[in-house]
Amino acid sequence: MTEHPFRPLEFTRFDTDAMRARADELCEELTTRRSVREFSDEAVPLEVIDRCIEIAGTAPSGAHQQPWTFVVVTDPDKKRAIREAAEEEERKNYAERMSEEWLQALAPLGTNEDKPFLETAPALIVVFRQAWGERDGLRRKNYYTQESVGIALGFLIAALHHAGLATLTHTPSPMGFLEELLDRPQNERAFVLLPVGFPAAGCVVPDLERKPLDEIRLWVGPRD
Ligand code: IYR
Repeated sequence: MTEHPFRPLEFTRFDTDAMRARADELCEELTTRRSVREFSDEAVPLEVIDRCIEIAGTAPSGAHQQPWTFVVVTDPDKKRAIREAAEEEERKNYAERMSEEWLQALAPLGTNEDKPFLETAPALIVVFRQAWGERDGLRRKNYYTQESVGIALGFLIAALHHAGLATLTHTPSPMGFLEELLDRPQNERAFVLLPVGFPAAGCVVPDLERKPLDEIRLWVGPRD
């Protein structure tokens, strides 16, 4: 017996046609995902959110430390407090802290310092990164936490979309207020805030295009 046992991998093989079909289907599905900034206040099934967080928790992580905490906020008072604190920071960002170049880059998205969705959306998922953890009663560094939590976030966004929920990858800046308002321990840093719900009736999104495959993929080596 070793101290760190291994076990046989369970891995599902598909034939090539099935592989193509599965990849096509997921591509089509994820292509329809859009960041939503206008939410309905309609309630969402919270068990679906839980399931999506479970999916996020299947992400790979540095040294398998799983350095993430997902805080789901449905309490109206807490949502209001988060909105107020976020808008206070964003007012300063838009008025003074963001460069002209940055504001211009954001212009096509139509963002501004007003964040009504933080109150309207029925749930907010605040994702925290655990910069360090406690193991054997000692403070231990966690490795590659940005990468790990980023990957988990990608899983979460895809899972929410797959389940039929709309979301926005929102990064109010700075985000320290989320650590305070949600009473997080010292090792946790707010990473991103996702309002989750259904799009408001008549919701519009920017008319953006994604880069085609040929612009984002280079091939090194034979392709046959
Ligand atoms: N955090 C601000 C500004 C902002 C910055 C980027 I980069 C975006 O892609 C979108 C917004 C805000 O939330 O408005």
